[in-house]
Amino acid sequence: MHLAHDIPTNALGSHLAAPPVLPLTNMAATLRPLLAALALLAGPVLAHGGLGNYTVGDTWYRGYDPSEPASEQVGQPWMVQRQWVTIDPIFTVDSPYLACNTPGAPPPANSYIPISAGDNLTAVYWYWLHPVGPMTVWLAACGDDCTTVDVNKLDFFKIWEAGLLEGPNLAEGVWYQKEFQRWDGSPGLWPVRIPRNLRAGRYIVRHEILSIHIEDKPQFYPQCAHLEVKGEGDAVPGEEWLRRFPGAYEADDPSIRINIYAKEFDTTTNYTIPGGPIWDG
Ligand SMILES: [Cu+2]
Repeated sequence: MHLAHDIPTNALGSHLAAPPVLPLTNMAATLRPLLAALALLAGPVLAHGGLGNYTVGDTWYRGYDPSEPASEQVGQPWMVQRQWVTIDPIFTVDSPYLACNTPGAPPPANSYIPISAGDNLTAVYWYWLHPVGPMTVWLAACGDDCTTVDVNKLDFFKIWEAGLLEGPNLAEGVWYQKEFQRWDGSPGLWPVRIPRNLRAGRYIVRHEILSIHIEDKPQFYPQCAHLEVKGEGDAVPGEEWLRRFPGAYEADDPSIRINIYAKEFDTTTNYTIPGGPIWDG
């Protein structure tokens, strides 16, 4: 049961709590009864923290749901997402689960989301609750079969990112992470275009939310699915774009280990998203 995790209740301990000094806390407080009511009505399917489905055009592809029994999901032919058994974040940049969450086990062999280069893949999140930090999307070529790869040895390249959208500063500004979520019961939608000249093939797509609302305690929420990309293009990124997980991030990166509430950031409106440059084909 993850209800205690869903709803921001206090500032200490829980990785999801917001500091008490923020306007956010008031918002969370007023939403709390609503969220609790929704959670009671619909059960743990509403648990915070996840990329539950993917869409391409009008077609939905179901992902893993850690609040449902694994036995009903693992090995199912419709499953396109790598398994994540907990909504809890990953706290360290050197975790092997930074690549594709815990345990990141692959879906069955033929479960790929078909998509054309240049088309949008939309990640569908249920009840995202954290407001602060960057969001990135990565691809990695698998070769013939994404189910047999070691995700820690794949070369990922970043195709999309968004961070702070507007000021007045890091703590009170509007981040994409806050803007994309919904408080009315509908899912948060995160559409990203697959680079139009990308070489056709099988890829792992990796969505990552990094939440930095707790001082010096970053929370990584990565999730991976399998893509079958069609297209006429033949572009692939060069070495300078390739990163591995773990490996892409440094623990002391000032964008990762950060206290956004520090005085020094009072008027800061620029934030460098970690992980290097975007490759767009
Ligand atoms: Cu959380």
